[in-house]
Amino acid sequence: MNDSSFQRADRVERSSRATTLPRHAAARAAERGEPRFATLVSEIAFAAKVVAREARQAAPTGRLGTVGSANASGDAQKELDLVANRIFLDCLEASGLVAGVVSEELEGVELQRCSGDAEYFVCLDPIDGSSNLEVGTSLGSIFGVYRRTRPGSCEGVEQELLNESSLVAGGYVLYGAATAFVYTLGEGVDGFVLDQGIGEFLLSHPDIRCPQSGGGYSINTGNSHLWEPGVLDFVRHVDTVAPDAGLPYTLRYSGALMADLHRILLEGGVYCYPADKDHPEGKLRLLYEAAPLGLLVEAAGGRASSGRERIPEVPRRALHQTTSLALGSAGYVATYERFLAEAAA
Ligand code: FDP
Repeated sequence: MNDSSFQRADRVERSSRATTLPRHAAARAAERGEPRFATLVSEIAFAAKVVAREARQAAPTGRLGTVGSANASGDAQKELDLVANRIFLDCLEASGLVAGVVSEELEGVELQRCSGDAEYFVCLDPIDGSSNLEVGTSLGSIFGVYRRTRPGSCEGVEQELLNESSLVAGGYVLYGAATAFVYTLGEGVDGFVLDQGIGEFLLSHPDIRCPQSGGGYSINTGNSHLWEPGVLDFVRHVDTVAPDAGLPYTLRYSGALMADLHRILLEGGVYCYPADKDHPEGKLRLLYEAAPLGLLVEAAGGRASSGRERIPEVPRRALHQTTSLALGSAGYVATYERFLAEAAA
């Protein structure tokens, strides 16, 4: 065998024996006693591939700008927000497993198979970081899967979702230099990268553990004059205490939560979006941003907090409810909580 045919054989073997996302999801779902979950993951992954293609084509086809409407939180909707929302809804419907969907781009719960045996609600942010759209930098998608308590009923689904359902899985897609897919079923976090040549997500980061030291911090310091008390003291502390004290040593803020959090999961650090004068309850949405990412970060050994309580303990009150948020290495998040508590004392 010459060099190039050897390399080809090696590449083929690595691809055909690789752990694909469908293979991984089937094994994980069986282990966790949620066998049908594998179908749902495969549909979400398929939606991600289509969104990745649309995001790549958005600039050349001029699909970047606002369309004149606003979502439930009052943000101006862009064409790709709506396209991505449609793609996810179609794929979730195709799974046959989803009773209803909450999306950043929809006002209420979009009912799918609520009268059948569909066992899940899915809450999603189809395009996270949409201010990056016009400049062609990183974007994300976030999803949380909640288990129903009253399958077969289309009555009172909003209350069922808010008061009764439990979050069983969370994940995200990062559309960056590569398209990455990271998910958890509550135990263990695994990351995949899309191989464009074969159109499949391949396992690249098995069993991600969020490092407990080093890394960086991500926060929009342009809002520092608006932050709730304690946050500025935390940032000064991080900026002035030597890195060998085990604190994050550098600032990285991309404008897309998924890009910042992906780095933190792999390298350590903390992402914070505190409450501020413009967002007294915080900016990030509980059901489809903070909660699923919190599940994932804690499954990777990190911590997810509002600054006062763990994210899983924040009571759910409304579909588009927001929360202040700190996510990342457990010790850094605990230090952040301490600064907020001291400021409140
Ligand atoms: P965006 O509103 O652009 O979708 O999800 C909210 C989010 O982006 C995060 O991805 C990002 O980290 C943050 O908001 C950016 O907000 P600021 O511009 O206020 O910093």
